[in-house]
Formats: sequence, C-alpha cells, structure tokens
Amino acid sequence: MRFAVGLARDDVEKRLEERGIDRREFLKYCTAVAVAMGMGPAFAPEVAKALTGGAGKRPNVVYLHNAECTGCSEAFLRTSDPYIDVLLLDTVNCVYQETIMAAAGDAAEKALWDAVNAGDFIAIVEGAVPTGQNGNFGKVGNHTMLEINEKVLTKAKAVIAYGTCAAYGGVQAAAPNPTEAKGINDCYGSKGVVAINIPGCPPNPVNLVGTIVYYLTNNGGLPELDDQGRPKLFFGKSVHEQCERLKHFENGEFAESFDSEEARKGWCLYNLGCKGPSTYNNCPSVKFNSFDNKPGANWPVQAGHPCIGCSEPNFWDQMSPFYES
Ligand code: FSX
Ligand code: SF4
Ligand code: F3S
Repeated sequence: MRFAVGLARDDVEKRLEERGIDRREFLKYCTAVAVAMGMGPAFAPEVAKALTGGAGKRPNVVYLHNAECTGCSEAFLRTSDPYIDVLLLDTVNCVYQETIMAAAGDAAEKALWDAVNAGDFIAIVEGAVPTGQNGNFGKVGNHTMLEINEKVLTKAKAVIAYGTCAAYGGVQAAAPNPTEAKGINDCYGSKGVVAINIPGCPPNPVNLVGTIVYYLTNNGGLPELDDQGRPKLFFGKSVHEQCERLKHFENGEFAESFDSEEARKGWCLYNLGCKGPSTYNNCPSVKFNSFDNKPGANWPVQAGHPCIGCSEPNFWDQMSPFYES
C-alpha cells in the first residue's frame, strides 16, 4: 500500500490511481453516499472531493473503543469502497484507533494525548461506557474508559457515537446491566458533550461516511438530529416504510414460519417478530456489505430475517422477544 503524501489536494484522479482505484467505481460509491445523504446523484462529485481530501484541512480523528464487540469497526473496515486507507488517510487523519493502529503501549498513549492536548479533533466512539464501581469494569492502559472518555470527549470539536452501544448502551446496557453501561450522551451530557448518534448493531458505515462528508462539506457544521440524537438524513424514515415487503404487509400477507412457502415468496415478517414499524434506519435503501463495488448487497429482511430493532434505544430489552410480534 502506498500513501500519496505530497500530492495536490485537488488531484483526485491521481490520488485514486495511486491506490489502484478505478475512478468510475469510486464515483458509484460516492453516488450511493450522496443518495443516502438525501442530496441526489448530482452531489457525488462533492462527496468524491471530500473523501479524497479536497475539502480542505483533514480533521484529526481520535477513535475510542469501549465495551462492545468491535462489530462497529468490522463494519467500517469491511467497507470495500472507498478503501479504508482513502478514508483514514485522505479524508481524516486518524491518530488513534486501537483495532488498527500500528503503535502500541506508550507510543499509542502518546499519540492519543498529544492529539487531545492539541485540541482541534473529532472523536468517534464505539461501545458503551461501564460506569459501575467507578468505571473499573473497563480499562485501557490502566485508566478507566469512564475517565478516558470524559477527558477526550469534553475537548472534541464534534463527537460521533458510532453504533447502538455508544449511542444508547446497547447490548452492554441490557438488563440487569451489571456494569451500569451507558451511552455517551447519557454519560457525558451533563458535562456538555452532545454526541451525534449513528446507531445500529452493527451500524451502517455509509451513515458514518455520510456524516463525515456532511461535516467536511459544511465547514464543520453538523446535520440536523432527531429526538434520539440521530441525523435525520439517515434515520428520518422507519425501516417499515422503506421495506420491499411493505406491499405484502398492506395486503395482509404474512409469513407464519421461516420455512413456509409464504416466507420464500417474500411475504411480510411481522408475525415472525419484525420490529421494522418501530425502528428508524435506512437499511432497506442503503443495505449492507458493499461487494464488488456495488453498494449494499443485502439487509436483514431481504435475507429473510425480521428487523430486531437494533437502532433503537434499549432495543435489547424493549424489542425482545425478537421472534414475537
Ligand atoms: Fe455495539 Fe460496536 Fe453492536 Fe458490536 O463496537 S453496536 S455490540 S455490533 O460492535 O458497539
Ligand atoms: Fe414492515 Fe417488517 Fe413487514 Fe418489512 S417485513 S413490511 S419492515 S413488518
Ligand atoms: Fe438493525 Fe433492523 Fe436494520 S435489525 S440492521 S435496524 S433492519
């Protein structure tokens, strides 16, 4: 992998070429991001510019991990396009990310605190913060996550809570929640932190990329949020209203078991527990697992599984049992 240090900022084509990325394929991805942002395909060149470092100074990003399964990072790292190095090295300057950074131990700690002390950075957080017993359920480098997050997030220019755990506590906060895990706003709202929530378990990386693009193309402005702290751009509609099985719901055509002919015919999964009507996310339109440069291969309902409401606060307790309506 070669990094295009020193290239002119607006030389998008050359930067893509350096990485062996076909410009047309890249623009397809940018079009998908533009559409997910509700801006329409005409905005794709702006997305391309932002994603290749042409929108100005690359913001420093500090990416923290808390109590979680790292599925959020996995979802992000499996973004086959734009390739992760383009995103990390051209769009933002990711100074700290425990899963993928080469540095370890003191060198990693130094990178983190140098960036925080210098200010002028965006924080992306995944995972819930264990607050019980003074935060001693979760430590990194012998400091509690509770303490690290407070020091970092109160200094950040913008905070993105990526994944349902960081946004609302998620699985970690499920009853009886022995570690007293909490989401970022719940934990640090009283300290002045206002995190943008990008929930989903895992979240869709397109929604993270779209939020970063929005930030870069709006002079550091933040997208409008709904009453759960989610950007309306991506979470403004319910899963149900975008679902390809909606016609069957309206016709009263429901699958009653997973192995039924009706399920095979693509009838509605409501009676098998689907929580799409009370869940807000763009899964049906954006989908997951971009493959072979085609954005979005599939999503739960298309694959025959009900939506379990993974993007909603307290979904583990409030949306279960998952297979009952
Ligand atoms: Fe939570 Fe993310 Fe679910 Fe997992 O880190 S949103 S458990 S996919 O990984 O935090
Ligand atoms: Fe709604 Fe779920 Fe039925 Fe789709 S499968 S129409 S989201 S209830
Ligand atoms: Fe989650 Fe439902 Fe989408 S389970 S991934 S919000 S379809």
